[in-house]
Amino acid sequence: MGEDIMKKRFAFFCLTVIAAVAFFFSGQAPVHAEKTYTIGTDVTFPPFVYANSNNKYVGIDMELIRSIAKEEGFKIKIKPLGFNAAVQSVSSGQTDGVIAGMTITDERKQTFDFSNPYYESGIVMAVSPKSGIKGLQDLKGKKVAVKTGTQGATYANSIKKKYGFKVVTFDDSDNVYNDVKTGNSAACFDDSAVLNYGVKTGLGLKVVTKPTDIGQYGFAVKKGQNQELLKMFNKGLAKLKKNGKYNQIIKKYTGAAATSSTKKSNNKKDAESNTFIGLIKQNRQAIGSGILETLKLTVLSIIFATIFGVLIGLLGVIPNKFAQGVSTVIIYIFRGLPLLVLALFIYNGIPSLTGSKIPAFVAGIITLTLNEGAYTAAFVKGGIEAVDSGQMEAARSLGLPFRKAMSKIVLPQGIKIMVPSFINQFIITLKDTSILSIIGILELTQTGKIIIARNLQGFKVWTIVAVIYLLLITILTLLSKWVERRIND
Ligand code: ASN
Repeated sequence: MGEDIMKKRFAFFCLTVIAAVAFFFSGQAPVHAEKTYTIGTDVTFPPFVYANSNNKYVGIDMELIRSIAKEEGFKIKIKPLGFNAAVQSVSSGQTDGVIAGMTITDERKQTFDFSNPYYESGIVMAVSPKSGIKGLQDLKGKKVAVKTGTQGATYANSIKKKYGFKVVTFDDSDNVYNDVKTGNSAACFDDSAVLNYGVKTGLGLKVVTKPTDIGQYGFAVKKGQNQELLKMFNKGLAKLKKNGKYNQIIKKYTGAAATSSTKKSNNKKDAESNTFIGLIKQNRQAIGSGILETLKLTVLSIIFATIFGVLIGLLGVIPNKFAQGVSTVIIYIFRGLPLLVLALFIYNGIPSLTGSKIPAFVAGIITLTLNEGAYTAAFVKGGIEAVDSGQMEAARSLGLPFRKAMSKIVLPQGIKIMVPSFINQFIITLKDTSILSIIGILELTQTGKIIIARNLQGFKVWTIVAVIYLLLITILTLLSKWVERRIND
């Protein structure tokens, strides 16, 4: 009886605790939690978007969206994907909005809902001052650089026949400008607001045409989606215009003081970071987190791809036609698809079909697991088949069932054959993580791109990045060889 009461009291106590915890969580945390929106942007588009010397994203667009978020009580997560990738990821629903000096056009209005305009710009042509090119009429038979998916690209394509030039496309503005500076392209077309700012801040190009195709910049969301975010943007923008903050931001980035001070501080920073050591020192934090991200991607992908690959490989050797067929088809598809296409398909393609987001990191791991796993499956299958078929026959004739014969006799010999292929595949996986920069993962390659976008030190930054990859690969190889020795002992 007494025990019964104790039990009831204990049950009552437990229920009370559960109710209190439930009340605490339901009543407290979520009600006032600010919603976080993911905002895609360009990698480099100064004075609207660019990474400063601390690798923090600044510029008119960045300050506008941050100030609006503060005014309206929401949080943002900035994703510097590059203009085209940012636009794609909003239309696939992977990010909630895009702010990247994006011109409002009727064509884009079919896919996006735009905010009220916040800036005006046209398209101009820029050349290298040494080139002697004075205008459109000098472009015959030459190459012209533009950025993928931009209004500059649309304009160049609309007049290329008339002026007889060829269009080459790059993903980032700095690559566009570089192509002109190195003389590969005779000119480039980009936004007047950006090129004029570049000329003033020492970009090393010259603008030779008047702005054409004048348009307005707007913040964009996918058509019919995230309407509350759009409303908040418009409301916040109106407030910033009224309270003077908008003018303050514009002045901060485009006023005479801004451009001359940027130039001065750029020159000072340039001198400081002209050496390899200077560059490493100045960007050590960004490089460090890039390495960490690359390592995380590599280790997780190697684990998942190995498990996936071994399973699919084994499926290919069991005496069952259906299982063998499944294994062959999986290897055929995922080994056949280019890694870049697979990454874009998983990150952009699938969410636009299903309507639910896949974080870039997860999409990256899935991509590598499928692709590297397919290669692994192929050599696992090959390794097992390479073991003399007499071995299996002998084991079976001694009365061992298939599973036992496989795991005790064939596999141990097969694994020895496979080990070098495994090591090779691990190294390839590490290198392939660099492709995931396309979906905006801030691994080592994307980190390099962003640093270069700021300081235009292409040769030195890529040398540093290359040396780091080689070091990582050396460590991975040594580690694998050590494991190989232990297996063979
Ligand atoms: N102004 C460009 C466009 O709307 C965007 C950009 O280059 N970031 O196409």
